[in-house]
This record gives sequence, structure tokens and C-alpha cells, in this order.
Amino acid sequence: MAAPAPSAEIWNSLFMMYVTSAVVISAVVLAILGYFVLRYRQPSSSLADGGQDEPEFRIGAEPTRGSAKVAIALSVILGLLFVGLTASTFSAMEFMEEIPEDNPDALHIKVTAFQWGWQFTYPNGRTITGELRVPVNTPIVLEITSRDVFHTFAIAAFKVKKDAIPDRINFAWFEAKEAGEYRIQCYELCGTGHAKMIATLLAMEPEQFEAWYGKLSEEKG
Ligand SMILES: [Cu+2]
Repeated sequence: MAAPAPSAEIWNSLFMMYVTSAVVISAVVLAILGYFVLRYRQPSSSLADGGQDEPEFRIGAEPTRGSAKVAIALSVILGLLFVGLTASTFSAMEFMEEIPEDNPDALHIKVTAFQWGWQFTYPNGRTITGELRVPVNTPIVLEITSRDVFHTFAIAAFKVKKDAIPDRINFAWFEAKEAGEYRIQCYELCGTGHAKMIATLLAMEPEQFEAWYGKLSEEKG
């Protein structure tokens, strides 16, 4: 299934990189383990006479132990993997943190968290509670704050999450690629109503959005 937002897409590919690396490395380690178990097992001949004889093979008994070439090759592979994963992680973080504030196409929306709900204020002053309506294929810049205690604004399907702190504005952004309904939820334990601190994100086709909101071009701020 295609990711519903670029942020989710980049997150998914990062997740797949980590999972693939973990699976491949585990498979190699287990294969080597299996090989050693068979290669250095106690010979059945020594079991027949009560296991008194010395086994033919013993780990470390051979004159040459390991190979420098293999050690270097493995170190290089693991080093490259480490650098690759780290670089990809940082570039994904950079993508999320680079708020398209100056993008003329971006729609800025103020998000105010409160015990226990979400309020959204648009550039034209329109304010709604419990529902965030946005047009698809438009960068949405969120200015997130809280009216009372700490909350965390999150759209799990888009892999977007940002703290909502009183007297402070935190920025987050996303772009919906597919029209539909998504769940907005609080991720900071904030009181007895925390579990029900949910809002709906409604990603709409631009014409539908403008029919509800009015012309965007004149209102953006
Ligand atoms: Cu909350």
C-alpha cells in the first residue's frame, strides 16, 4: 500500500532498512553458528567408548585461528552499514524538521491542545475543535501549543509527532497525499481524559476544501 504522506514514506523506507539489516545479519550469524555446531561436534566414535577419548577437533586447537582478511572484510561491511543507517536516519530527521515555512503554497494552521481536545485555527480566523480539515497535496505547517498542561500532537499514519507545550510554539508539518480520514491523538499522558483526546484529520480534495473554507490563495498567512 502506498504511504499516505511523504513523511510516512520516508519513515517506512528507513524502517525497512533497519529490519532488512537485522534479518540479514541474524541469518548470517545463525548460519555460522550452525556450521560450527556441525563442524566441531564431538565425533560419534568417542561417544561409543564412553566419551573418554579426546575429541578430534577442539576449538582453538588448530594452529591458525581465523583470518585477517575475513576480519577486515567484516569490519568494512559493518562499518559501511553503520554509516549508511546513521546517514539515512539523520536525513529522515532533517526532512521532518525542515519546516516549509516560507513555501508560498503552505497552509499555516494553529493547533491548541487542551484538556482534553484539539482546537485548530486557520489563517482566516476560522476555528474548529475536534476536526482538522486540510487539502491534499498541500504542505500544512502546524504551529502547536497548549492551553494547560503538556500534550503531544500526533498523526500516527503520517509518522508526525510533536509536543504541545504551554507558552511555546512547536512547528511540525505534513502533506497528505491521499484524501481520507486519519486519527489525531495525544501521546503525552495528560490527565483522566487523555485516552479520549482524539481528533479527526480530514484530508480533502482541494475543490472540496475550498468549498468549505473559501479561496485559499487570498487567505494564506
Ligand atoms: Cu493530552
